[in-house]
Amino acid sequence: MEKTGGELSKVSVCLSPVLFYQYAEQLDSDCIVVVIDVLRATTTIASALNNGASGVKAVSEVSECIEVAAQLNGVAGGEREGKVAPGLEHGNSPLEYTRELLGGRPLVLTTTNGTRLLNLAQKHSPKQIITGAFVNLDAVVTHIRAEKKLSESNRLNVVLACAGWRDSVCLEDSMFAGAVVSRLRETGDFQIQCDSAQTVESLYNSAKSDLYENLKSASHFQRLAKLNLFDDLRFCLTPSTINLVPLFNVDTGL
Ligand code: 3SL
Repeated sequence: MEKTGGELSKVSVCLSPVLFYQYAEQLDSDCIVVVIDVLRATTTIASALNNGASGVKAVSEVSECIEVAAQLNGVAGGEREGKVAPGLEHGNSPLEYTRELLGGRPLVLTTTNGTRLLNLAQKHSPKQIITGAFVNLDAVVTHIRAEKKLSESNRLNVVLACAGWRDSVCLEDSMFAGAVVSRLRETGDFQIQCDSAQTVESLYNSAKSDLYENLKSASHFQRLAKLNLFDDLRFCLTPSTINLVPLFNVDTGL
């Protein structure tokens, strides 16, 4: 017997923060939001946690970043226009946050798009906010499936929220959302909720054979390539090298 649509969990894709308000209505108690900024904020968050950071706090301004890092005895980092933000010593490279630098301390991070979307999602208080990027693709899919099993109704609605670049759609975030849509649909337990989910799944399927090569034309790839950040690009576009899921604590942000 086939499952009817009513029993399936739903997956939606929000392509830009400017559209997030449309998805906010779905953020009920059975909803999880995945914040996505493949280049590079959510890759950096996964990398810092994987290298022993005790947490990552996302803040909007550089001054706040310095202040909060001092309060928490943490490391302050962030970018503006892809470069180390003026006033900070560390940027937004996932390769920068080594075990030695972090020493088990929290990272306080400010970026142009990724941390902004994290804070926006938090204002709408979904059941759970996690972050996703290609580096933790497998872990994100496994986590969502486990959360679905745990939910009382055995149903979990998923909003894949792309940070984009200054409210514009970005290929790399869309493709990661497409990868998650594709993997969840394969399970037979999730159904697509909007045309954007259908679009990003096709996009991902057309590019998955070589993400690095197929994303070379993406505007943010080119922005980072101009800064010679090829090691970062390679790291960010290599799937499933990190087996953890950053979970946003709605009270502390850590
Ligand atoms: O905008 C962001 O949140 C950053 O990830 C952009 S950058 O890749 O660090 O330039």
